[in-house]
Amino acid sequence: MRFVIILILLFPSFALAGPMKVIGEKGKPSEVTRTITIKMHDNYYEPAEINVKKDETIKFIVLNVGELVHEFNIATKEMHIKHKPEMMMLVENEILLLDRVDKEKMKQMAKKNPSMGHTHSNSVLLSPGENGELVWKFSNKTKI
Ligand SMILES: [Cu+2]
Repeated sequence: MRFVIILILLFPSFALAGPMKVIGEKGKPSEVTRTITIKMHDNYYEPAEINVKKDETIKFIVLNVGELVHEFNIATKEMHIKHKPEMMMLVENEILLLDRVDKEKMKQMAKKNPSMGHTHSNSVLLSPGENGELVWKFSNKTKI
């Protein structure tokens, strides 16, 4: 079974799509059994592949080492499709710029429209040089 870890950016996006609907849930830091560092470059990420065990809780330390804004996302293809309009909305409102995220503006907009805050437990949106963390409990054995 495969599902997706997507690096979404403004233009390129990589998706290893799969039929999985349920991919897991936000994990508890106390249950982390493995830590994986992900380096996001502008057109690829390292490691390229990760094998996940059933019920494994992984802490991802995500580094944006590229020159552009990148988002690390654990999602099914369906979730990815649903998420696209939210990303577009950020672009349209000039919050999501090619090389940075205007966090101040994002906060302001989120007061009016919470979905603009872009706080999802399954994703980390990073400006170049920024780091983030995400703890995820996978419900199935998979390769991402
Ligand atoms: Cu996003």
